[in-house]
Amino acid sequence: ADPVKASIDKATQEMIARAQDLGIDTIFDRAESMKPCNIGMQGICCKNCSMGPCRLPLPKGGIEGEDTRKGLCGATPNTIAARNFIRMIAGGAAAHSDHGRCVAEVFLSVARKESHDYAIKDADKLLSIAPYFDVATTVEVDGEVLDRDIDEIAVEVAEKALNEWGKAEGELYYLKRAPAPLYEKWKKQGVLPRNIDREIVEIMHRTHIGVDQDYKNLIKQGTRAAIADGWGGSMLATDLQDVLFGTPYPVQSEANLGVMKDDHVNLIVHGHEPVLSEMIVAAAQSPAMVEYAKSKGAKGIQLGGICCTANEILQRHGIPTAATFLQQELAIITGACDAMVVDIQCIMQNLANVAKCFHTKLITTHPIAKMEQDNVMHIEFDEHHAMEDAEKIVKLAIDNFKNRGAEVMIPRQKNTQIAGFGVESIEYHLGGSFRGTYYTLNDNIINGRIRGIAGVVGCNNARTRHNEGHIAVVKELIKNDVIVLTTGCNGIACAMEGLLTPEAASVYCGPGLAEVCETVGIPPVLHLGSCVDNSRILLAATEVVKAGGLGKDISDLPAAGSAPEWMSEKAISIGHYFVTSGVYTVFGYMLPTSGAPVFHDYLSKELEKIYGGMWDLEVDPVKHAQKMIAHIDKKRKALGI
Ligand code: BF8
Repeated sequence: ADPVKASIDKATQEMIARAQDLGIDTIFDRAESMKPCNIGMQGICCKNCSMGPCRLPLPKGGIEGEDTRKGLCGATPNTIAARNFIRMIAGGAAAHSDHGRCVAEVFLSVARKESHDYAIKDADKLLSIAPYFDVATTVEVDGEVLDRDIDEIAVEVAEKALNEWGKAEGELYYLKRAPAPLYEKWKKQGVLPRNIDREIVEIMHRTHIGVDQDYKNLIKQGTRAAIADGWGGSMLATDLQDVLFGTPYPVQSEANLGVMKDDHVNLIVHGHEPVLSEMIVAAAQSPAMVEYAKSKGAKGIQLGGICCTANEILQRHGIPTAATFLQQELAIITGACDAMVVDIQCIMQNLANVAKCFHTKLITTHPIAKMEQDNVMHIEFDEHHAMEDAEKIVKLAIDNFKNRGAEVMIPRQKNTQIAGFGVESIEYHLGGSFRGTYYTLNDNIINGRIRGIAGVVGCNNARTRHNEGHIAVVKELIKNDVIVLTTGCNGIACAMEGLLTPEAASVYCGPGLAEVCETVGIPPVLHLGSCVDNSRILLAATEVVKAGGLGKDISDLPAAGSAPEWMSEKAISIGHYFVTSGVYTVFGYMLPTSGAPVFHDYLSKELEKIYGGMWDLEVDPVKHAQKMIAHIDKKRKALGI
């Protein structure tokens, strides 16, 4: 691959070239030598039974007259594309929600005092979520109202939260956190999720051969599962992580491969669940471990994060971000990565092959995510002896420092970032002392200094130039006075580009947004965390609705969503819960629906009539941002502002 064509980022370009010099192939090279299946990309390959795969490509020049394409069983392109699409939702919702379940289990074991290495760090957050689970925070004793014991509250919240995955009756507790009109829309449509697991299982059932054959009914189930992700599994993951590990507040840090250090032990944490990384951070920062590292000839221990684990430990501890999804192999190719510890999601199997060329210890930790290559170690992480496991891993990294070869090359590039935003800190910065939460934000939207709000999120994709879409979309938005909330790999890309600094306001923003950012002292792009933290965007949007003056529902807001370089199933689930929560959502690269134009139109035009939000696709990043701005303007006009 041509390094400059593969990425806009200098550090990435240097490291791709370095890999090529060393004869190591990376995802950037494989993306050139392997091309995707054109029919699969269009969403119209059905492999749900052994009579297929049935492939129904769109004829060249499109379809004239009646669309007679069908699979062996008679499945139409709409049925096939809808089945595939909601199976992606199932995959994404399962990944987020299973992560959430793991956090809920740890939380329950902490609340029951069965795990001693974790504690409840944010009791206020616990008290703030307890009422949603109908858990009382006070008791009446002899006519006097007293605070309830926090441990009792924790156990009750933990049990009820964990029950959300499999309860037999009712609906998810958090649905009522949505604006009332949105909840009513869901109710009217019959898409209120019953429990998280059930909605995912039902997708697998409905998409089995010979079950649901109506794309409208199929997508309805996709909606249920996506809502169960955004307003369920993901939101529970975020909240319970905040309770256990602390709610993020703004912190300063750095981003890009240049955060790794020549003279330090470099320990990279990669994956998604902070249950593991929180302990690694604690272990690596302990004076005993730092001393141990020094005794082995290093100046200290440099932690760095990749993917959403990076975002989790950045938000709560200011640990620098080493890399986006697409740079993970490159972190090892520096030759300075003494250990890379991974848990779940977005971990490339080729890491093991790359690690073979260096001294790097690659360590898997999760029982559901192992690798077949024999140079990979597995140290199973268990919350009951979490610190012991973490210390073992940190020690391994330190002991491996001396084994570094001569072939170290760490790119110099890194940028400063201010991250750690959330619903609470946005309220702190953009709330108003008299008229309540989020008033300053709303006021500035109404007076036009801020044109609107965008959520720009999601992955990198080796089929597009690394970070180009992310950065172009975000720059176009802030240039036009649209404030950006970011998560996931978009957050990392923006950090690497220097967009997460207050100084970016005067360089890149339109005059209105620049003025607000300079007055309040915030960056124009606010980093809200990992991909499960997209739930923070839903709740921030809900707070904006509550603060008044901008309509009654999320769909009334001058707001839009975007995932310029998406690739994972999680992105489809996120996109769909944004759309069905009322947000106009644009994806870059492609949507796996183009081979079924009727279904594709349904996702864009018909869903807007039902939920107020709709899907769209735009490959060109500037047009992509302009479409979002046009939607924002449409909403402003409807509001009369
Ligand atoms: O959950 S943005 S590449 S890291 S899937 Fe993966 Fe995509 Fe990055 Fe986090 Ni989200």
